[in-house]
Formats: sequence, C-alpha cells, structure tokens
Amino acid sequence: MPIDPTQRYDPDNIFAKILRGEIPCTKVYEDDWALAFEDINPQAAVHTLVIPKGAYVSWDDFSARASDAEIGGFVRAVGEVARAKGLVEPGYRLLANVGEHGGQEVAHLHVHIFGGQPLGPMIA
Ligand code: DGP
Repeated sequence: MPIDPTQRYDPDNIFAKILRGEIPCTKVYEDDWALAFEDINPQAAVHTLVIPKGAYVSWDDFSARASDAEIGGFVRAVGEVARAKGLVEPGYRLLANVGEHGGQEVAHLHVHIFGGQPLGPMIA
C-alpha cells in the first residue's frame, strides 16, 4: 500500500532498519548525510537508492523540516553517487515518489537513481 505522506515517521520502516544495520543492503556510498544502496528490485541496468540519514518520511517532509546542511549534504551525495557510478555521460534519471499518488511504498525519503541504459520517456 502506498503511504500517507502526512503520517509521522515510523522508526521501524525498512530503510530505517537498513540505516541501523539491522537489515543488509548492497552499499554503494555513505557519508555524514546519506546512504546509497542498490534497489532490491531493479527497474533499470543501474537502480540505486539514496536516503538521508535523518528521519524524514518523504521529499515533502524533508524539504519542509530538514536543515540547510542536511539538504545540501543530501543533494551533494546524490550527485556523488551518480558520478561514482559513471552515469553523468550519457546521463541518468532521478525520481522521488511522494505519498499515495506518487506510489511511495517505503516511508523514509529515498531518491531513485536510474541509468546504465536509455530510459525512454518515463519509468513508472
Ligand atoms: P518507492 O515506490 O519509491 O517507495 O520505492 C521503494 C523501493 O525500495 C522499491 O524500488 C524497492 C525498494 N526496496 C524495498 N524494500 C527494500 C529492501 O529491503 N532493500 C532494498 N535494497 N530495496 C528495497
């Protein structure tokens, strides 16, 4: 079920457990602000998720409540992951699903990085 973006942060969501090391992931990047790991169900040749270390339900929650330092650190980390994966040329796609209409399934903000192939007009 897609999540309700107005819900309070659930510290037992699956990505919170990954952040705490309670569930394994294939880590590709980590710094003070963000963790990046491979999506368990890849939708493209490269499908990596980047999550902030802070407790934010969604992009909406993050953009409203996070500090400038957290936002800057997270945005920079997303770019760092894309560069580390060699995606800048010929390009890649970022996606953050928000709430029910966005189809968000995990209630901890995550940015999808898709790449490694021509992506066409849209990945649902
Ligand atoms: P979204 O629909 O934007 O909430 O996407 C959630 C993504 O999270 C989806 O592409 C699958 C991925 N995912 C769900 N559970 C796990 C997990 O336990 N590990 C990893 N690596 N990815 C997961």
